[in-house]
Amino acid sequence: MSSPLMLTPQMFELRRLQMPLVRPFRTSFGTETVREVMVVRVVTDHGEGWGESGIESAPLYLSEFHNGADHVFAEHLIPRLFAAGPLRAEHVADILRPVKGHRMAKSALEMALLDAQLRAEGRSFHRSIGATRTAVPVGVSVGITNTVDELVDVIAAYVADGYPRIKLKIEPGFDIEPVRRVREANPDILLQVDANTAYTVADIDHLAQLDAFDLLLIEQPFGEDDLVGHAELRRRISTPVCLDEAIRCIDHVRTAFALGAADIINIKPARVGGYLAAIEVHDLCLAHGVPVWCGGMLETGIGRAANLALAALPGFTLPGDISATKRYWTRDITGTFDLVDGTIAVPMGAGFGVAVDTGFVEQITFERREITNAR
Ligand code: SMG
Ligand code: MG
Repeated sequence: MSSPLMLTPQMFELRRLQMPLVRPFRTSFGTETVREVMVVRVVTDHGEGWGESGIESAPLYLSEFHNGADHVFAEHLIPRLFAAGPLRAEHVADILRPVKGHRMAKSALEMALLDAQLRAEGRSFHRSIGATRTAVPVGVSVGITNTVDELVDVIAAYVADGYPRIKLKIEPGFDIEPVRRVREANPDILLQVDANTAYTVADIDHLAQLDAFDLLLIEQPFGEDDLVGHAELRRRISTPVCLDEAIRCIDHVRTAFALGAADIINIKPARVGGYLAAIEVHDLCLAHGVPVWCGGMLETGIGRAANLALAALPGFTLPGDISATKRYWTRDITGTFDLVDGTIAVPMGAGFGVAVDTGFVEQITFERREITNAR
């Protein structure tokens, strides 16, 4: 047998892109109309690859944010990859382990190298992880609206598009009534809610009112470190409790299970440090019989392609936040993903299977930085 391909990274290019959303996206922590996205391109001795960080411009979803990530990439993470010599994507997590946290930044680097490696090997990510499904059921995440009437209209349009599952963002003052109205208008849809940490344990009796609406789950109502609070919530409501922000590595999953803090886990690869870590989280949840689904960070086609392949693994039994391209962008930096019978097809080409439109990327770049291996 020939020895496995090893890559020597020669240059990492960090780009910050400005992408207008087709409609503003409001959560409990803010409203976005133009999304700032950070992507990474790696050039190696065996070709190039692309990664997407999922990091936001401000530290409001998690602690990572673009200006901080820019420093961490340049001063702490990329120098360690250059110093490591020839490597495979499977080695990246260990090489970067001395740097604490910064998992979304680490994920983007591993992802770019994984794309380059798989392209050089002529293999698809989908096949390399043993996924079998060729299309996956998906849902749509709907932001907070100014009025409940507007929310009902927005959701009617998504249901007409064919989405089998709707997720509503909630916050104090926009929760029970909107959910009641949406459920009345759509008695049969799969419906779930996401609070992005906007509540505390003092709100448990209030949140228990959601039990009347046959929700698939309530996602991350309490703080990202409040596993004990989520365990208490789980004992006191019948709606299944799902964790998002609380799960930043596999140890958090183990802790959540030990405390009885989660019925369901949202897996976002960037949040847990990369696609390879995400597969480990998936495997652990599958072994515990805990359903998972793939979360979203309003990705470009790069992240969307990878998320679709991940979501084709058998433990992803709930529809993911992986919507069609037109739900996010009038123009993406890759080809488009379309909804067909409530599913999206998994790209099957080498690497993550998408071609990046570099001309368009250049047009929407507002910051670009190259970090070259001086050795
Ligand atoms: O990618 O369709 C998407 C958005 C999914 O709601 C979504 N993501 O907490 O799950 C979540 C949020 C995090 C991003 S909010 C800017
Ligand atoms: Mg969430």
